[in-house]
Amino acid sequence: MLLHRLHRGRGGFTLVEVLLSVVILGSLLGTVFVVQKQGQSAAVASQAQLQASLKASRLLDRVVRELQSMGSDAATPVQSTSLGTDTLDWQVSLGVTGGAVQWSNTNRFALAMAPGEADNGVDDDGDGLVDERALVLTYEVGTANQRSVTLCDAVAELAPRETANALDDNGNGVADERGFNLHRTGDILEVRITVQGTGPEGSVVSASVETSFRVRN
Ligand SMILES: [Ca+2]
Ligand SMILES: [Ca+2]
Ligand SMILES: [Ca+2]
Repeated sequence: MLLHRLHRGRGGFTLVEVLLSVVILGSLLGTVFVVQKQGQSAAVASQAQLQASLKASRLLDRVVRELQSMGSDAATPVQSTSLGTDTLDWQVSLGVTGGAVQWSNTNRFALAMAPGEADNGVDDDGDGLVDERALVLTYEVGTANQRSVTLCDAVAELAPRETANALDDNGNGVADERGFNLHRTGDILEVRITVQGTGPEGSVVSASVETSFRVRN
């Protein structure tokens, strides 16, 4: 006992104390690691959400800009059913000559499968999104000047909380709407867009935007 007390008195530690310290230190380091990891995941998720929101907003702006001067009767389909549409042909009025409206060539919005993606419930192109669509804008359809541009290749297959069953599952007045949907009632055209992105550990984030405006011509 005397030897033991002398040993402790010189600043030594018992084996039990050393082991206890190692366990406590390990536990603390583990907690710090978990908190740090959660913080990193939250930051990545937040960044992915922001990117998807920016993409969706920019896409909505572009679609509205293109369609704002669309001829009211120079669009196919002229009126949408309760399903809306993800494909639209439209013309723009170029002015009136001899009492007749002169129309531009036909332009087209069409929702296609994203390049490398097939409609099969699988992520064929390995970008983390399943069955994602591409919104393609084609100018002067059927002419020698026809040209297409893909405005976004991460459009969701369906709007959030919507399933393909001919019902309006998410209660927004349109049935089975895809990640790009145009729905027209009279001269009011509603535009809905949902864009996806990948978050931490393979998660998928999505951002939805919508607006409506009166068709002018
Ligand atoms: Ca994919
Ligand atoms: Ca709906
Ligand atoms: Ca549905």
